[in-house]
Amino acid sequence: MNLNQVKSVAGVSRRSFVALTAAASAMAMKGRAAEAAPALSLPALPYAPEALAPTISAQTISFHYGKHHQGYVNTLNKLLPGTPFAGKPLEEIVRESAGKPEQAAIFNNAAQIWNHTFYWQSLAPAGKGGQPSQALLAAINAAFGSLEACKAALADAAMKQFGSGWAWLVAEKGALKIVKTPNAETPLTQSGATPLLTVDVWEHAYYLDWQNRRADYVKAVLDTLLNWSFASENFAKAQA
Ligand code: MN3
Repeated sequence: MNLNQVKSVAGVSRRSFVALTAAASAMAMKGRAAEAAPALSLPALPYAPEALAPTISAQTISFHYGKHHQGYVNTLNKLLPGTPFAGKPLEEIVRESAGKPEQAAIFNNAAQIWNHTFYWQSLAPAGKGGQPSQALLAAINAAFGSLEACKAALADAAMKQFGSGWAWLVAEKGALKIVKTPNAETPLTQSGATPLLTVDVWEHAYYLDWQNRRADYVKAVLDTLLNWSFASENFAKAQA
């Protein structure tokens, strides 16, 4: 496993300390345990646990990141050994296990690792998320009419997702659209689609802070926590 693969496993463009540590241990293991692929690790949270409060409290982060996200990593590490997916980059595992009922457990855990890493990056502390780039804003205006209308469409998808799932802003062939996915499903598996931002609408994402008020959680996230700098980077990559 080289450093690029480790970065893909983390599903993030920034070189997290965790990913570098995994790369170092992978190199150290080389030779003495050639058969054993290094375990996947939980990517570092890109801000302090209390940084998203009061919309998302440190207590929610402690469960959502510390228990749920970590749990998907732990479970996948138990499922992978002995399968054709062992040692592959996370995105490849997600794409290759998608739509295969016999690989549902691997897909669900791998996709949830990827989706959550993407969700944490889709958020930023209030006032730190920047603005859409000129190119992204032009695409938003073309698709929705305005940034406010884009957020309203994202909120609508978040509310209409029945049960657990995700609402996404996605670029496809240069145009933008809103997508909602149930459970662990992710636009990553849809050919030609590049996710730009996501909002987790599983109850574990908001119940401690908002109880049943999903609409209030979604509104607060969209109004204060979206990381438009991250979305702009993703949009630029989708155009490249
Ligand atoms: Mn979640």
